[in-house]
Parts: sequence; structure tokens; C-alpha cells
Amino acid sequence: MSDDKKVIFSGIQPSGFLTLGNYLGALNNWTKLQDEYNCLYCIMDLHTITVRQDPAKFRKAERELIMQYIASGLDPEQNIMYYQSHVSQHAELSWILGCYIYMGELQRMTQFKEKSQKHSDNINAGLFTYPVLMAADILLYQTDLVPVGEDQRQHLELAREVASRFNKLYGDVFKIPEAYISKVGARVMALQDPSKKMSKSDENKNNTIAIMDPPEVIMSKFKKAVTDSDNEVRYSDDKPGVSNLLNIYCAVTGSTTAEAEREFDGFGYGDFKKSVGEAVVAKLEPVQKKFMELQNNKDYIDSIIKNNTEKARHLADRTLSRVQKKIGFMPRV
Ligand code: AQP
Repeated sequence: MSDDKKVIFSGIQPSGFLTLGNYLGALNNWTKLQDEYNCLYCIMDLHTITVRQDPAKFRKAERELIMQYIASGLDPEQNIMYYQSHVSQHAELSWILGCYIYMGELQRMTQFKEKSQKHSDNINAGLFTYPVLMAADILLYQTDLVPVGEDQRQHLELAREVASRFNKLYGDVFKIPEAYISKVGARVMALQDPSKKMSKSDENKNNTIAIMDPPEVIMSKFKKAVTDSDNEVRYSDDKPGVSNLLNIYCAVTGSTTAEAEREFDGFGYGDFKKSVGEAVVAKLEPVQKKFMELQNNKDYIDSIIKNNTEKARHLADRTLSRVQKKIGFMPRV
């Protein structure tokens, strides 16, 4: 990692095949950062088990996620991409930070409230302490910038708070991370219900486009996407379905909303949805092709995992050793 570049940390949970939402909201933006920043892209498997996973499916999703990172254009030589569970310093720092974060702070986290409603049969302690682990993830790498969606902002604030608290007690140990606001922000909504975001764990598969969906499946899902009754392709808060499709179109083609509205002036919804589907198919085609190639190259993927894990462990250990020393833990012999 070069010393003169800022550090960016982010990650995705291996909770299923990535959606167009993950691609446009995260991966596609990450590929634009790799020259300018030192980037770490973690596969957040410790976070994933806050919701029960089927072990075989989980392992497959883990394996496929690193391939989806690379297929989307992330260079494994330039970026550090690794599994959270392979770098034990995440869990170790999480325990320590948990002793510097108060119950009341965690109780205020809105994502915990939402997730405990959604998974009311399994409100485990991990779901509650999720933001502590997230603080450890970020602070371990002396991260400058964290690309976050609105839903993670509160967690990032907590990470900043605990970093400052720790620094006040022990001196400058952690860098205080900032949110990175992407220039192209695309929040992709569910195709059948544009009031909620597109999520890989959505049970209604017509709500989501998986980045590996075959072209005919993508076209058919767009054909079924919800619009409205006035047959006018225009961006507006009272037209959430059409606006979501316009957003998707703009994110994959690079057009502005005004340009897209002009392009679709006079189009019926059927033709509009067909054009959006075709643009998405064209954007995903090279990603899918690369993924297929990687599937046949197990040794290459294994070597990437090994090299990148070593790099991540080395950086993580630098911070963790410092923290342990400051606290007064017995030095390692
Ligand atoms: N619909 C979306 N639009 C834009 N960005 C999105 N992201 C997720 N969905 C959308 C971005 O993807 C990154 C990683 O997400 P994650 O898998 O770690 O967690 P998530 O946000 O909970 O994603 P999902 O797909 O909704 O997963 P499940 O269904 O397992 O909860 C983040 O950068 C996020 O902003």
C-alpha cells in the first residue's frame, strides 16, 4: 500500500448473489477508486451470521463473492480483498471496543430495531453488537474514508465516536474516519415495490436483478416491473417505479436524468422498460463473462485469497498490537 494515498474500507456480506443494487451502489463505484486510493474490500462473513445461514449455501456465496468482486473490475493486485473471518484481528478489536461503547449507544441504533423486527425469531447478541464489529472493521486499517449508504451512517458515527473516546484516553491510536459520498449515488429500489431497496435476501425474486441473471431473465423481470397508469416517462417523487427505472438507466449508461427523459419522450412503458432491460444486459455482459472464466480457475482465486489475506493481517496487526499495548495487556513473547 502506498503511504501517500488515503485508505478506503468497505465490504459486502456474502448473503447471496449480488444484486444490481449492490453493483450500482457499491462495486461499480469502487472500481473507480482503485487508482486514487488504497482500498480494502472485505467479504463481511462475520456480520452475515447475525442471520442464520445454511452452511453449504453460505460457503458457495463466500466463494462466489470474491469472484464477483474481480469480475466487476476490482483488481486483486491493487485492492486488498479478503474474508473477514480470516483476519482474526477484527473479532479481537471488536471485543476491546465493546468495552468502550455503551449499551445506550447501541440501543439507539435504528438498524438493530429494524433488523430485530425482520428477524424476530432470532434476535441474537451479534445483531445488537453489529456496530461494534463494524467500528473494529474500519478502525483496524486506519481508514480515512468509508463509502456508506444512508442506512450505515449512524454506525459510522459510532465508529468515529469510539475512536475519539479511545484516542482521548490513550493518545492518537486511531484515525477518525469520514464518510465517502460517491459522485454517482444510485439507490436501486425493488422492481415490484419501489418503496423498499433492492436486497439480495428478498424472497420475491422479481424484485431483484441478480448480476448473474441470464439476459432473458433480466428482460422478463424488467417487463414485469411496476410503473403507474399515466404512461409518461418522467422523474418524479410521485412516480417511484418509473423514477427507479430511470435511475437504473442513468447509472448504467452514464446519461443524466434530463437526457434520459428526452430520449424516452413519447415512449410507452413497454418500450421504455425494454430499453432499460437491454442497457442492463449490455452493462452486465462483460461481468458475467469474466465470472464464468474465473469459475474455472480455482488455483488463481486461491492464490489471490492467500496473498490478500496476508496483506490484510499485516496491516490489522499493526493497529491491534498498538491498541493492546496502550491498554496495558501483557506484551506477547
Ligand atoms: N438497493 C441498493 N441500492 C444501492 N446500493 C445498495 N447496496 C445494497 N443494496 C443496495 C450497497 O451494497 C453494499 C453492501 O451491502 P451488504 O450486502 O453488505 O448489505 P445490505 O446493504 O444489507 O445489502 P442487501 O443486498 O440488502 O443484503 P441483505 O439482503 O443480505 O440485507 C453497501 O455499500 C450498500 O450500500
